[in-house]
Amino acid sequence: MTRFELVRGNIVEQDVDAIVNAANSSLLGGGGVDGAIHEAAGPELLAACELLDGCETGAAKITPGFQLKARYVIHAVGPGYYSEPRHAELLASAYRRSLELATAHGITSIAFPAISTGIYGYPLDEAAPIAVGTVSAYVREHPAIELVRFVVWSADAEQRYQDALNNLH
Ligand code: AR6
Repeated sequence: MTRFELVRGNIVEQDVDAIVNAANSSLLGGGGVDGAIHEAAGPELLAACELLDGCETGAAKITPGFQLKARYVIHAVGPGYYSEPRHAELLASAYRRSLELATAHGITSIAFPAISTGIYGYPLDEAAPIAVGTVSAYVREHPAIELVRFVVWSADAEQRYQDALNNLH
């Protein structure tokens, strides 16, 4: 059975097979999680992203992790909460498509940030149950994924995720 962990911390420091980036559709970098990951991974990450031809909202693409502890970065593009009327569907899709890439690459441990809840404005109380529910449904069907770690930045986010995890049982 897949193990779930919830930690407050920095996504770039996670020692897992893959960390997920909260990217935008250009895949060419930005602020928040994206900026931190590019800074820690080094310039080769941007060079690798430049070859990917962008990524649609709700989808994901994969690169090596370069100087990160994680072997891979999965670049997921979440929706803007206010700019995208189908935000709930697209947020779930970003998590699912990330996990599909993980499965395809034999990844058994993966760390997610709270996609879309920063610059993209998605309220944490709505995003946390979508993140936890979508991931939980996926790993029930794909038990080869041994560890999913949700990495959050704030105490408030931690509480929202804890509530969502408690509601799973
Ligand atoms: N580790 C873990 N969580 C973090 C970190 C970190 N180092 N830094 C921020 N957070 P955001 P988005 C939290 O804005 O909303 C970029 O410019 C943060 O508190 O990184 O999907 C991209 O290029 C928040 O809860 O991602 C896109 O243009 C969550 O991570 C756009 O921002 C996500 O915040 C994507 O916006």
